[in-house]
Amino acid sequence: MTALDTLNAISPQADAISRLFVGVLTVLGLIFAVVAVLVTFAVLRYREKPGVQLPRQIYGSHRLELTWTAIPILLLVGIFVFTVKVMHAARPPEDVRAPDILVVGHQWWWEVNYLKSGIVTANELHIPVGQRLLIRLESADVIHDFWVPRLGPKLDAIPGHPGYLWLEADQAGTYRGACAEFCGAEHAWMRLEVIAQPQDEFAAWEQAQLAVPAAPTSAQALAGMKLFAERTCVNCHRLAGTSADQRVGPDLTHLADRRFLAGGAALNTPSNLAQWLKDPNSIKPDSRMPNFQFSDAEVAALVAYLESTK
Ligand code: HEC
Ligand SMILES: [Cu+2]
Repeated sequence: MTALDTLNAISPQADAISRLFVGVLTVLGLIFAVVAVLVTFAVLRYREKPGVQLPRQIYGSHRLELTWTAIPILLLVGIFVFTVKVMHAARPPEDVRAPDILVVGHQWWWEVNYLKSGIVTANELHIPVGQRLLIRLESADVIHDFWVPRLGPKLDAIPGHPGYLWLEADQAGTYRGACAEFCGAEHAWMRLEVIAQPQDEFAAWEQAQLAVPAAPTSAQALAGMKLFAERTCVNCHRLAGTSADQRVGPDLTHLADRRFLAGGAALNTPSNLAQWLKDPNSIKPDSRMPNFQFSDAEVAALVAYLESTK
C-alpha cells in the first residue's frame, strides 16, 4: 500500500474520491500560484528604493473586500456541493439491501463472513470482479477502520454501530488494505487483502471454501487433530467439520489457502505457522493468541493437521 494508491482507483467509489481530491488540489494549486506570483511581483516592484517616495496609502476598499470575500465563499460552496455528491456516490444509504459480506474488526485481525454462502475466513476478501457487494462492518471490541485505498472510502468499525460500504473492483487483482484507526499495540499488523477474481475463479474459490475438510490420514496430522480438540483451540477458533465454532480468533478451516498469518505479520508458510504455534508473540507481540508451551513434536503435529485441511 502506498500513498499513491488513492490516486490509482479501481472502483467507481474510489474513482469519485480521487477525482474530487485531484479537482480540489488543482483549484488550490492555482490559487497558491496566483498568490505567490502577485506577492513576488509586489515585493520586487514596490520595494523601498533610494529617492522613491512612499506611494499613496489607501485605507479600505469596499470593492476589493467584497471580491476577496465572495470568491472564497463561492469556492467553498462549490467544493461543498461536489463533496456531498461524492459522498453519495461512494457510500451506500443505510440498509439499502441485505449485505453480502459481514466484516468484523478484532484486535488485531479481520473476520470475514459471506452471509449468503456461509463461508467464513479472515484477513482476506475474495470478490467477483465488476460486482458491487454490500459490506456490513462491525467491531468486536474497539474502533477499527476498514480501508482499501484503491477500492473506496475508509469506514470506521464502531462497536455497537454497524456501518455499510460498497466493495467493488473493476479489474482483477489483489488490493491491499489495512486498519486505519489506531486500535492498540498491534494495529500495524491488521492488514487485509481484497482479491478480485473473474467470476469462474471466484466460484471455484467458493466451492473450495465450502468443502468440509476430510479427516487427515497421516499419523502426525491425526495427532494434531487430537491436540486441536483437547487444547482449548476450539474455545476460540472455528474449523468446519469439528466442534470448533468460535470467533475469538480467525477461522482455521482452510487456513493453508491464505497468504498471510496474523493480519499480515508473517507469510503463511509451514515454518512460520510452526513459529506462530510455538510462540505467537515472537511474530506478533501482544497478540490475543495464548502461548501453549508446545513441544516441537506437538507443534509439528498441529502444523501437519492445519496444513491438511486445505
Ligand atoms: C484465547 C483464544 C485462543 C485460543 C485458545 C487459541 N487461539 Fe489461535 N488465535 C487467537 C487469536 C485472537 C488469533 C489472531 C491473532 C492476531 O492475528 O492478532 C489467533 C490466531 C491463530 C492462528 C493464525 C490464523 C490466521 O489466519 O492468522 C492460528 C493458526 C491459530 N490461532 C491456531 C490455534 C491453535 C492450533 C490453537 C490451540 C492450540 C489456538 N489457536 C488457540 C486466539 C486463540
Ligand atoms: Cu486498527
